[in-house]
Amino acid sequence: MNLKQTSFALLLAFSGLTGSTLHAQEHTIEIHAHRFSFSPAEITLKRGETVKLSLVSEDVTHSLVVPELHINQEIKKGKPSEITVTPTTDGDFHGQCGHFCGSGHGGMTFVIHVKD
Ligand SMILES: [Cu+2]
Repeated sequence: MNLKQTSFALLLAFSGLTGSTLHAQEHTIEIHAHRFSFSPAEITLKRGETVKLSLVSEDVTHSLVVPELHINQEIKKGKPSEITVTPTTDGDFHGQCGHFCGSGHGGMTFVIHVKD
């Protein structure tokens, strides 16, 4: 390779690197769980797009369960949990806290809207 070809190859390698770095920086949504709700209590995701959910408990152990999206993640106080989701179907997917956390536990609901 002459100098020109070398710089071109380096440029290609660099673009490839930049591309993968961008890809690794998924969109992150932080969701707080506390007695007795999630905040936010609903989010909207784009079909086919991978997002990271960062789950934070503000008081006791909770969990986020969204059966249709195969989400079942415990959320411990002081220890944020991260999960990634790539929804493939449009719709409204209902979830809830799956770890008994007190009198209002049954009302700790969550909705994930998925659209194109
Ligand atoms: Cu709970």
